[in-house]
Amino acid sequence: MEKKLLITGFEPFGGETVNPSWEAVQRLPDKIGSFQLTKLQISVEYGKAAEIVVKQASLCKPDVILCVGQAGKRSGVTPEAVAINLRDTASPDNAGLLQQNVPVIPGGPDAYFATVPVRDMVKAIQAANIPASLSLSAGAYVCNDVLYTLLHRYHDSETQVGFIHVPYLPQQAKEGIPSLTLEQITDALIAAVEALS
Ligand code: PCA
Repeated sequence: MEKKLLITGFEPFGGETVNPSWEAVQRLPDKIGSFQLTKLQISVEYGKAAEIVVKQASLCKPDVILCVGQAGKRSGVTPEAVAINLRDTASPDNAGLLQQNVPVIPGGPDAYFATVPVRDMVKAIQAANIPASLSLSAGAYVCNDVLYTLLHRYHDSETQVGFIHVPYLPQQAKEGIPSLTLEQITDALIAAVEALS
């Protein structure tokens, strides 16, 4: 049976001119395993990023929503296990909003676990010979904001929600900072999606 996947990548942020998440997502085939893909670029803005995803999801009614973001300085591809109800970073978002010690959703639960099979995704990426590990923190910036908001929105529905952080591309990584090629990141996402089928 054919299923629908809504997969997102972010616009650049933090002075970068590319974001490997969107570079890879836009290169994915339109079909992976049993999934038909809808690809969407989202802004690095608290609240708004998740809103864009929810709006698109209400149109395409996906079985799974998988968001992808950049985690510079990580050396492997990291499916996220959990999202927390916290916005707390030293840098403002792309709209200039600085958030410190603020909940994503006032009164919401402290945390939600991702509802995609994160451990299977890690194994599938590793089996494709790409470094991967399970992450237990998506941070407290816009990526966590999106994951938390979507898990809150869809927690009692059939829609599964997940998030994958990916490292810098080689052109972004300063000396001594790890990176993966665009091909490796794209292949890792394909392997992760195959693990959802
Ligand atoms: N990474 C940031 C936000 C956008 C992105 O690609 C994060 O990890 O929160």
